[in-house]
Amino acid sequence: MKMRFDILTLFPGMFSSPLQESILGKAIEKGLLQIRTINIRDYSQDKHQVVDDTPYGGGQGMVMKVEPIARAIESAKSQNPSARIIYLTPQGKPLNQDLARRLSTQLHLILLCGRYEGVDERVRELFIDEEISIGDYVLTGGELAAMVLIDAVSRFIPGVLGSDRSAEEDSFFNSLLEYPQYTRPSDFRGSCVPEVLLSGNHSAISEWRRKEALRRTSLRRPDLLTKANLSEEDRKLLKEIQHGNSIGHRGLPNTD
Ligand code: 4HQ
Repeated sequence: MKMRFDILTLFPGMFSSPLQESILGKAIEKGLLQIRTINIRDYSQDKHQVVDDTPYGGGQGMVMKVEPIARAIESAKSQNPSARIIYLTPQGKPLNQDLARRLSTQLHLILLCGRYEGVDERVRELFIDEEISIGDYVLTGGELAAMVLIDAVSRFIPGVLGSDRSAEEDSFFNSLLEYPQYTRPSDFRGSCVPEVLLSGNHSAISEWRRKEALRRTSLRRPDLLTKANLSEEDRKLLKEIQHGNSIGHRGLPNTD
């Protein structure tokens, strides 16, 4: 089934190339995904198409006015009354893989991108179903956040990734970081691909990859291990890793 995103923004041009390249571009061509931008300025009834104003009570910056946003949302919603309306803001629920998967079960999402000091509080009160943050940093607007959300969500739409791949198989789905990957040449300036990967021994390769995923996760993101579903075999591998660390094998790998 086709998933649809309507993006309400003052800068529709920002969305043209990033979403039309590569995997998402193919998904749009295949009809799995529809992305439409709506320029909030088109919904200003002001003679100068004003969409922002100074904050009541004073203070720096500008606030996005409620009326143009209200009309833009009502126009998008009239085409699909069941669509959920999401506002991208650092004050929202942090986006993660579980939230992206849940959003991918919706047929129609409306994403509101704020600029300046954000939107008049009555937009939230009257129209917004959910507030989402892509991380604890401040962007110049919600547009890049909306693109990140669309990218992460679209990977869960059946057929968007190659037929032999699904987002559910990703390592992050199992709450572990990815194992190291190599391709040719087997020896680059004396730095060699681990022997086991050249062995053709598939069970040994699987065990090595699982162990390296566990090693990376325990070194870089130990917080992820607590929520991971670890088997008895995983716990055995982790013990080996911790023993290796305690006798001085390998420190923190390079951060890439
Ligand atoms: N902004 N995650 C301020 C963000 C942001 C984030 C969007 C900047 C909203 C008004 N959005 N505008 N981080 O920094 O989603």
